[in-house]
Amino acid sequence: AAQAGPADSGITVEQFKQDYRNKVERMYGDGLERVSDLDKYNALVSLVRDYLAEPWLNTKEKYRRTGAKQVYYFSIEFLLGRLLGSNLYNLGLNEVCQQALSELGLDLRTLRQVEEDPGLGNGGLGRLAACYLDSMASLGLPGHGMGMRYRYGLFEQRIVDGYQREYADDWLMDGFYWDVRKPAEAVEVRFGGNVRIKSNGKTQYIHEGYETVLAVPYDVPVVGYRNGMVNTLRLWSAEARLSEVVCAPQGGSDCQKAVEYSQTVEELSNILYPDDSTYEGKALRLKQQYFLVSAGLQSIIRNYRENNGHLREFPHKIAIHINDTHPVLCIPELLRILLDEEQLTWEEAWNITVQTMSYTNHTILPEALETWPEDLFRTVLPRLYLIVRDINEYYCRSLWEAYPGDWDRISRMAIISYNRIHMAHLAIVGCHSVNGVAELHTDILKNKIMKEFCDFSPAKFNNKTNGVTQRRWVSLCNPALAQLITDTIGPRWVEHPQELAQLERHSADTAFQHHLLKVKLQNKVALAKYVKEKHGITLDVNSIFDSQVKRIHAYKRQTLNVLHIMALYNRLKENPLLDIEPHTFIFGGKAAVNYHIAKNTIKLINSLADLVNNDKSIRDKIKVVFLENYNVSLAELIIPATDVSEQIPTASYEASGTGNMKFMMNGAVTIGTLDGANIEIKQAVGEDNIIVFGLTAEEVLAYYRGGGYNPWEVYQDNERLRQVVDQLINGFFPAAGDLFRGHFDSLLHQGDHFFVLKDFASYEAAHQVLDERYKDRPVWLKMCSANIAHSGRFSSDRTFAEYATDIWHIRPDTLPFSA
Ligand code: 26Q
Repeated sequence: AAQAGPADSGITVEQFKQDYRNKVERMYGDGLERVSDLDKYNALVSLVRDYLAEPWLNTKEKYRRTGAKQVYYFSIEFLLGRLLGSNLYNLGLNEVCQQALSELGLDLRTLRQVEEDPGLGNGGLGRLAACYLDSMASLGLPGHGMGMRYRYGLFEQRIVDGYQREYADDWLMDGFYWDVRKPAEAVEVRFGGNVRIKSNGKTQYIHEGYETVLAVPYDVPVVGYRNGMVNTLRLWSAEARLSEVVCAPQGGSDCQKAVEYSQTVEELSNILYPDDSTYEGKALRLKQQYFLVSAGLQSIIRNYRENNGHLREFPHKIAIHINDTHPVLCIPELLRILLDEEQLTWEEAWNITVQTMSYTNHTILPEALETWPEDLFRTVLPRLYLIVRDINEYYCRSLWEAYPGDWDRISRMAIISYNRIHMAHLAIVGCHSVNGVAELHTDILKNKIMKEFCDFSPAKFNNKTNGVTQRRWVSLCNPALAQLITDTIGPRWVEHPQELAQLERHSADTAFQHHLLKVKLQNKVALAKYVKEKHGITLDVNSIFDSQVKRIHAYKRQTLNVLHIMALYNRLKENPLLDIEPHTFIFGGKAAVNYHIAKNTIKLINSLADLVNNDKSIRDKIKVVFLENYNVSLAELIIPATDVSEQIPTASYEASGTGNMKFMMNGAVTIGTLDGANIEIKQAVGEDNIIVFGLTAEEVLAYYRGGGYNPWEVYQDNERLRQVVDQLINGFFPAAGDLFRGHFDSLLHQGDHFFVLKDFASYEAAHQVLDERYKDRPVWLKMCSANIAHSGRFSSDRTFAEYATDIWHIRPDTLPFSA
């Protein structure tokens, strides 16, 4: 049963109504009937914040009292999604609020939609961080987030004439009422200048001539599920204190200059991943990373000192986790503090640092492995540069001891080589734990990408298969399914998702299947309504909803999906009486601003949609829609309405995937390659309940070793494939001209690096199996149920319990999954 918490502290509907009315009146000096929806929403947030103030305070107090070890999850991205629904739900106030509002003539759903979706992340990595926050608080673990409060989140995508257009995501325009600004806890972060070495017995490093930026924290409460716990996500914002700037050398006494200066300072936390194709862009990104790290560590240490003794005990009280290499400067920064400010010896400081830090790798894509030019690094962070050099020297010495004379190996493994600083190497060396995010991905790290590091320190390497929070990704986004599950097996699954396995017993049950079908239909109707309103396209809710929603990337192979739809369309054109299940193919996703091929893929999908949706002769047997501006809120609408989940990357490229897990939990059937977590999904549901196709990672890697494969052979041998590939450039898309020549060339003339043609036949066959299964509705519904029933393993509660026990060594009173 739920523990005592605010949920059970007796807020009645009557009380809520009264509190809410009062809140509106106090905030706006006007009556509920006279204020706008935005005002109503803001008042509701403010009220919820009042309700969570006490548990927040109590949680902090409890941590201070017990001296429990605290985990800080550093991430340059947190893709939170809207918070009103999840906070009400976790506080146990959802029903009360809904009822109270309805009695006041208001609709909670409408007010929830007023909230801007805080998009402070790109995709998987940022959303994972947000799921982990929910799990940490819900498991009652003392774990907090450290991130950036970007003034503008990931761009807003609009589709104009089939093309992606990027608009600023002005998410703070109407205010963000969830966070609390803490100016008294601001810290200073230093950039540039130079380091003077002073030697009087002991060497001292004096950093001079630097520029100071003020880092101001904003704390966002992270509410645990009905357990009275509220952790903290601390987001940092860069500010200039103008009053000081005017007297500072940079500003002179010129007011204009001071304003300009404040703008350059504030640029630091302006946008997520500014364009880094220029030197200035790169420098800014490095500065952002240091800004987060330095501010975060200073505040952790300040807090540590208030409650603890000597920093020698630090690793017993604090664990710092770095989400990919972006916050890896935590390592040299903690060393700097321990050496320069605490006067510890190198050995002491190094041991404390390694014991404190742990690192997750999220990708093996070479272009995503960060390296910095040495001179850029030295200019922006002169003191840290010297420290990184010392780490490199210390480490290379130990390599020399293990591999005397093996210069080649040492230069491959060095942190600094050929005038670049390798951030992943720094992370591996400076952390006691390095993990991948799915079994296959960890295997590839251990045996390929990081093999030499793993040989040198095998004990560091481990796997933590990703997970997602079932509270947002089932309870909140699919309340009808949540209700059906609870009616069938009781409510415990929300906290113990492995109990979903009990559904297996009901999966062939006619009444259960009937309900499941009804729930899916209802969700499809809701999505169809949105698509109609937003895009003017009518969807057939009795068709198969087949979705591929994720960032647009060559390795994710949206193109494979497109070619298959083209082939299906061709077949229908040849034979209008062809008996196929009606399909709705749904796409969504953003392409990086400078990623031209990916942007063209969006145009390709939209061109196909125009063609197919307007062709009367195929009698609506297929529809294609590209949903604009895919984000967390849109995912919450698409995923519950989906029948078929497209997870089709080139094997070995998708480290894990997490969308695959969300679809599974909502009863969609996966069509996928044996990559990332798909492999573990297959193990969990059994091979009858997933449709697998394509090359395995082994096969893909073997082809690469042999210099690739010959796409021409595949093209020549498969007529249907040849037809669709040709259609990319032969006028099939009437207005396209040479627009898709790049796609054509990459498939045929540039070796088809991602094996699109190679996997085509097998993908088409897999789709046919899928359609067969769908025709037999009881068989299909049994598959859907099996997917829900076996999704418990992919809860971030399970993942997080594993991190807590294996990596951070924190032992909460109760961990699920008997860790
Ligand atoms: C690196 C250097 C320079 C500029 C940008 C970057 C950069 C930015 C974002 C590198 C990586 C990312 C994001 C990676 C990411 O989202 N990876 C995904 O992480 C998910 C959570 O573990 C996995 O499920 C996905 O498989 C993985 O692609």
